[in-house]
Amino acid sequence: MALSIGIVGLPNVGKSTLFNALTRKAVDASNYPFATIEPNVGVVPVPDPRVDRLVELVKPQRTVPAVVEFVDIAGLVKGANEGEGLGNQFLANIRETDAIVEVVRFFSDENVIHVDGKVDPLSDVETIRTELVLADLGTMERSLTRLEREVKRDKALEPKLAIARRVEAWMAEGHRASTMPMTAEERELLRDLHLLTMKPMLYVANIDESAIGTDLPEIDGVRPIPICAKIESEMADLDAEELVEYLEMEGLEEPGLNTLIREAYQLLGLQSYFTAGVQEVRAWTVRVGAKAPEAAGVIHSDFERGFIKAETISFADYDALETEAAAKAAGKLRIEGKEYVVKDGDVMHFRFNV
Ligand SMILES: Nc1nc2c(ncn2[C@@H]2O[C@H](COP(=O)(O)OP(=O)(O)OP(=O)(O)O)[C@@H](O)[C@H]2O)c(=O)[nH]1
Ligand SMILES: [Mg+2]
Repeated sequence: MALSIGIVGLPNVGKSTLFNALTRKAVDASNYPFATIEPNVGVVPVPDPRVDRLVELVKPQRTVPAVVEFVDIAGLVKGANEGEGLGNQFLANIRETDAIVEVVRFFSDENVIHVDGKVDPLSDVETIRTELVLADLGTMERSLTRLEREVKRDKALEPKLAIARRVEAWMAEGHRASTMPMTAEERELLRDLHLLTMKPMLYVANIDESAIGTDLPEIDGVRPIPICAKIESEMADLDAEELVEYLEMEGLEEPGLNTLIREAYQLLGLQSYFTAGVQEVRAWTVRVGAKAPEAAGVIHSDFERGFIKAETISFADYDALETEAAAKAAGKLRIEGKEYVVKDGDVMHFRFNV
């Protein structure tokens, strides 16, 4: 299943500009049976030079990158939870995403109207937080009614009801659900309520071209990812050679979109491992800390169920030795078992039996 990210923010802050820049690199969606693509949903490859290197070495018939799904929704405004603007009805579209990216307007352009009349990033963040919390309180009210009814028949639901009540009180004070102190088990109990403010969040500061390289104020104690959506959308149309030139001219190391996707991976505790065969070189997404059978299960549940062993070469060794045979001869092809903790960049071949 692809990692999915919902994009939120006030109207006119550059969400769709960013989304369009991201999805202009969209992969052929037909490769991904899970992706029912609607106009506001885009599946984007995770930029990874290691995949390019493996392709160079293995020359496979096809290449499948890891992907992230982005969902663009209409801007939220103050009072969205009471039906103001269009935003609220679209929140349902991002209830089941894994994370939320909030685009915050830092750019000053008098031709682009700001809904509150002035560019004020911190106040905008406050507005969005309030709206997301209020939307969650609405969800919570319905969930509590249901839980209170169900708990009468099923006492096992008591802990869930208790934590739900606690988080409701917490949100009623204006806090995001995720900031409430709770145990991992309690967190798990809340999972199927799909609270928006429970999701990990990243902030993108949509900055002026002239602000590239300047310091930005922290938001919620973290530094926002600076992106100039306007420039990103220009970069999205360039070929590889033009892109190198353009980045140099702008004094950028890589497109901001790459940084965004990478940081989302990190935030969510995800990493990539690879399979490399002549038919296909492919990147797979797995939790940091996952053991070999869980990684195998990302490919197919049979691989996990019938897991025997994983022939593993680290990317660095593959890169240096250039072929699986050479890696094997050098003793760099390891046979790993059920307890092996997969590392970022492992090139793996699973043996299984079902
Ligand atoms: N100057 C400047 N203008 C931008 C930038 N990013 C977006 N814009 C402009 O801002 C306007 C709104 O951009 P959108 O991407 O449509 O904004 P949005 O957040 O999707 O807005 P809603 O869908 O209405 O919520 C457009 O005219 C964009 O061209 C930027 O980085 N700099
Ligand atoms: Mg938009």
